[in-house]
Amino acid sequence: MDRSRQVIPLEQLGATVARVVRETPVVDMHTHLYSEQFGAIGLWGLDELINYHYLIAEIFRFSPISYQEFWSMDTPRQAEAIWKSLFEQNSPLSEATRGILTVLQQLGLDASQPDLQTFRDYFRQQNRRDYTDKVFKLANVKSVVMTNDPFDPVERAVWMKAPELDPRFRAVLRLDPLLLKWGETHQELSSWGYAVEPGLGGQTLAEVRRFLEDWVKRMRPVYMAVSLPPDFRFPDPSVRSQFIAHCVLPVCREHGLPFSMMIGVRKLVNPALRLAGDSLGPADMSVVERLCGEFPENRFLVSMLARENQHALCVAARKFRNLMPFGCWWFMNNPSIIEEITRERFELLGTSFIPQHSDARVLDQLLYKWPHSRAIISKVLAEKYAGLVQTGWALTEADVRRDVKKLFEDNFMAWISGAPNPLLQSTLP
Ligand code: FIX
Ligand code: ZN
Repeated sequence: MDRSRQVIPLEQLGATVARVVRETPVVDMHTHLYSEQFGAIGLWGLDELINYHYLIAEIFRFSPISYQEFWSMDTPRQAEAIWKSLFEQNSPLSEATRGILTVLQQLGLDASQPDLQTFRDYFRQQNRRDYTDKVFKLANVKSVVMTNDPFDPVERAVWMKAPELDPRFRAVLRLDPLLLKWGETHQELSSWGYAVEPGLGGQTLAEVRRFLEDWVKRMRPVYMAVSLPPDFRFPDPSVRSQFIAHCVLPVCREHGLPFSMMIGVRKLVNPALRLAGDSLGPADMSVVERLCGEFPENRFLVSMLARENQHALCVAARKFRNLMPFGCWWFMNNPSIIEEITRERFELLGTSFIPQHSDARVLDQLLYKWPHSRAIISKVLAEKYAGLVQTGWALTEADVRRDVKKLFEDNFMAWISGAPNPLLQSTLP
């Protein structure tokens, strides 16, 4: 009898679930990675790894170095300063520092003899294409979704040349400048030939829709996305509300694109930390419920940045089938909180959610973000299956493979499929 059809004994559950979770390729549905066609803005390698903004926030807790002195150094010197403070003078106990060591271990480098030069020599011997293949294979990542900003001049220049992208890197149309900084970006749209006005006069709404249409054609994104502050409200008198209701959501509907809202970020509470200077705040989940209810033909991907919002996000998803919770975002992406969030998601949503995304900014981070998350997802899933088996339920490995593939790929792929109701679609024969 095919092993996958055999009922899993309780005592083998943990090992079986861990193996299936390890073996199931993942579609990483939110990252800041770029395919090699984007050149230097696609970060990889040891010095970029150590300069991850999570570690920059941490060095200032251990080192007396001034912000000005740190930012005056080049990337290798910054990496050496971080390495000295967080790895040589202190135990790398944080999730971000431990992650660096997991990456080295996954690559077969000896963390028991930590030497930056030795490690740098290894990375110097890599070329980006082969190394990308190696990282995807080791991390068991099938594809990644980028974060693409048409207002970024470097990125825009690449898109305007209609690049042929590595198919493992899918695009997302990121809308933060349009929705959060209209006071500045309306001038850029005008300079690009869109007849927009600082307010909403004239043809502004139609022209913003045309801008979105143009970039959907150019990027072929799998969804549109924005990050939003804790005090995000809808509707409200802002231009943002008008653009969401009359531009973003209609164009998403026409092209079968989900709209991703990552809610709860308070930008630059400490500007001296630059990218590391953002913080969080609890948001009002009723805003998400109102959008899902008022726009039932739109599909929403939502991730919340505050721990206080995680349970309410699950409840909102129980109320609205067009809401897909995803990931343990940013300050949530730590073992203790991933475990808590994943457990309540299974308890409230079964497998109808997307448990994780890496948010990787440096390619090599896939080698720690996914192993760290897979270990926790395995632990919680095995616990939930144990509760099932103890009722007498006959669970097979085929069941586990089906469920884990939903979590790691099928829920997302169904959501971006453009099908009228993807979850219904996925249950059709
Ligand atoms: O808005 C976002 O996509 C955030 O994930 C980033 O801005 C943030 O810096 C990050 O990388 C968190 O992990
Ligand atoms: Zn992100």
